[in-house]
Amino acid sequence: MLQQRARALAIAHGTASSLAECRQDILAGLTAAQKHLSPKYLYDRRGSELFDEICSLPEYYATRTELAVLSANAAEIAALVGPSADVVELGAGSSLKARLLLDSLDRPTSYQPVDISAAYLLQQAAEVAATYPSVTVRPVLADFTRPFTLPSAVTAQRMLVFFPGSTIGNLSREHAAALLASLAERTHGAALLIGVDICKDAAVLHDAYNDSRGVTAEFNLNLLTRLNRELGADFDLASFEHDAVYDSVHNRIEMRLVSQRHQVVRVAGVAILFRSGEYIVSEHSHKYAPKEFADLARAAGWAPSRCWIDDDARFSVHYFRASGAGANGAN
Ligand code: AVJ
Repeated sequence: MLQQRARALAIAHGTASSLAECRQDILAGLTAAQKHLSPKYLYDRRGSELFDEICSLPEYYATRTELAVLSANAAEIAALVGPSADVVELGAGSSLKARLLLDSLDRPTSYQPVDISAAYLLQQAAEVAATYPSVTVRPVLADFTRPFTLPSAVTAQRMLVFFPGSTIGNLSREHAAALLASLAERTHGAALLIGVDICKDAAVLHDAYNDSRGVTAEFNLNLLTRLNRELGADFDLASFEHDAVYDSVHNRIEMRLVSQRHQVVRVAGVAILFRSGEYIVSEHSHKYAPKEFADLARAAGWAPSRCWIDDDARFSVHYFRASGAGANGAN
C-alpha cells in the first residue's frame, strides 16, 4: 500500500489500490462522524514485524492456539485435502502456519500467498521457496478485501484456500459473509481451511489486546507514524494512546487511537480536528461461536465439513467444501 505498494504494482495480480485511492480512503475515514481507518493500513514493514511480536506474547493466545490445533490435526487435514494441493493463503503474513501445512500435506503442488505487505510477502515467499524446492511458490500482492484475480490452480478440486489467524474477524459479519460468498463463487470446487477466534471471557480478550509489554500499543500507534511518513501527516505520537475495548453486543474487540487533548492534525493537507478523548477506530476483531461461524459460511455457499477446537475452546479451525462440489467432497 501507499508508496511501497505503488512501486510494487508491477508484480500485483490483483486490483491493488493506488496511493491516490489510499489517500482518499484514509481522508474519508478521518473525516467521518466516527473516525476510522482500515486495519489493512497497520501492516507496513514495521507493522508486520510488530504483529509477529504480538503473536508470541503470553496474553495473545490466538496464534499459538491455532498452531496447536493445526498441528494436532495435521494428519486429518492432510487426508481431507488430498494429494497435489494448490494452497492459496489469504492475508499470509508470516509463513509459519503455511510451513506447518506444507509439511503435513501430501506433495503439495503450489503455495500462493496473497498479501498487501509487499516486502514482507516477497521475503516470506522466498523463504518458503528455498525450503520447499518441489513446491511452486507464487506470491500475489493484493488486498483480498477487494476484487482480485485468484491465483491459478490446476483444478479447483485441488485448490485449498487457507485463511488462518482469524483475519476474517477484521471484517464485519456482513462483509465476512460477502467475502466468503465471493470466494465460494470464484473457487467452485475448492476447499477452505480457516482459523476463527472464539467468543470468550471479556477479561481474557481485553488482556490479549492490551498486553503488559505494550507491543499492541506500539503496533496500533505505528499506524500514525506511517501516516506521518507516507502521507505527510503531522500526528504527535505523544498525544495519542492505544486502547482496545471488548464490545459484547457485536462480539468484537475495537482497537482505538485516543486523542489525549483537543488538537488539529494535518493529513495530506487536510486539517482534522480531534476533541480530547475522541478516537480513531483502527481495527475490529470479531469473535464467533463455532456454530455461528459454520452457519455463516454455509449461508455463503460453503458446506461445513470439520471443525477443530483446542481443549479450552479458545480458537477454532474450520474445514469447508464448496457446496455443490459433488460426492468427492469430504463428508
Ligand atoms: C491478525 C486481525 C487476526 O484481530 O487478533 C492482534 C490483529 N490486532 N492484536 C487480531 C491484532 C491486535 C489480529 N488479526
